[in-house]
Amino acid sequence: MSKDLYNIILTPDPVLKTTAAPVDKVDDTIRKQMDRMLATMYEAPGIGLAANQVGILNRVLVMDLADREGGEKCEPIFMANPQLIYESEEPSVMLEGCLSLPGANADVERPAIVRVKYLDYNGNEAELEATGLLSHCVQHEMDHLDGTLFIDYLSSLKRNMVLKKVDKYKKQNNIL
Ligand code: GNR
Ligand code: NI
Repeated sequence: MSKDLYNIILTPDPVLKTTAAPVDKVDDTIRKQMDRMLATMYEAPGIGLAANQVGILNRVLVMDLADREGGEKCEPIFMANPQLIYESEEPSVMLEGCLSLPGANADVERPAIVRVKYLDYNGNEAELEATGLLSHCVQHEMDHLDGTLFIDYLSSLKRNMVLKKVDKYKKQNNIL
């Protein structure tokens, strides 16, 4: 039996441009959503997924940067109501992609190091300090919760190039 997965919503759906609302608490309904988002992310595959991308406008995200080549190692991170509590002056540039913009990627500049406060899977307050890819990923996912996509940081020339590639990808894969 296959897991029940969400459909990943692609640009230009307005849900990706909408700010998501905080959750009251992490209850079984939210945990079910987190589990299903994680399964959807693994299937994609991707290293992060925000609720907007599956059509839910609450502030929930999941990530896993562990090597999944063997399917054994997994290190999921679940966050509800994440808040940025520190960002470094020092920037970092990294190539980013997005499951909602398939077939394209671009260099994005962000603070190199961030600290995030959030509610974990059990509803407990937790903190994460992130550098490198994890830092880019958590900032990318938190942006989704505010209706922001990585293309919003690009020049209009580069943004249009990315959107053209996404269009081409959609046509080649018969996505309307
Ligand atoms: O799978 C993903 N890879 C990625 C690479 C660099 C920076 C951010 C990401 S997140 C992305 C999945 C996604 O679209 N999450 O919203
Ligand atoms: Ni994304």
